Amino acid sequence: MTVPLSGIAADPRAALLVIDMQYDFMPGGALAVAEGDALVPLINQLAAQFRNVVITQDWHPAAHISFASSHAGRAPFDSIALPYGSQTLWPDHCVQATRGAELHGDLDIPHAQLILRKGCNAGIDSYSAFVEADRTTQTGLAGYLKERGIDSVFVVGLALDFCVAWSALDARAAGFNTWVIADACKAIDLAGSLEKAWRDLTAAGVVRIDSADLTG
Ligand code: VGL
Ligand code: ZN
Repeated sequence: MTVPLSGIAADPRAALLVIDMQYDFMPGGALAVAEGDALVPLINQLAAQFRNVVITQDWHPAAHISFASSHAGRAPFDSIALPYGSQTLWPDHCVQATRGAELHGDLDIPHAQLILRKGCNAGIDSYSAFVEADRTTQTGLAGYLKERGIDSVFVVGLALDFCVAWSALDARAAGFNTWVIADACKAIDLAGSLEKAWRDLTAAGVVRIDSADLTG
């Protein structure tokens, strides 16, 4: 099925969600995603087409529960069992108000209405922009979008197989029509996570497109 997408970006019911375009996820950063910085011009171009843009920032307190350094004897990329489920452990990253947590300086989206910070609870991770990893604590984003009459969400940014995928799955679960713009994302790809992400997204009804599909 072909969905007519030309013109949807300017529709007041559509929003672009720009996920975690922060220095710690860029080459040289604490949790670098290969070629993450190469997305900046494309995301700027896409954002210019959208009337509504929300930007997210991974925003952890020091000694966050998702940091390997918070668990004696554990290394980054290990998995541990937490009360809310399995948690991948990461290098310390996106600590509140540090350089690594800043948005990439070349991101040029002056009309973005909301910058949403997530992962702020010391004991709960949040890949998703909507619901934290305990699968209960809401960030408020679904309500924000719905109160503004938005019913369609396009997701771009970092990392495709973690924060982009979880955000898109939760957008869909909250009832939004949801697309992932594949060429405007890069993945970490840890132990098959990228393939699993696409499988889960497809099964949930999230539609994969490329940036050209918005203008074509
Ligand atoms: C992310 C791992 C840990 C992401 C955030 O933005 O995809 N991944 N924190
Ligand atoms: Zn994080």
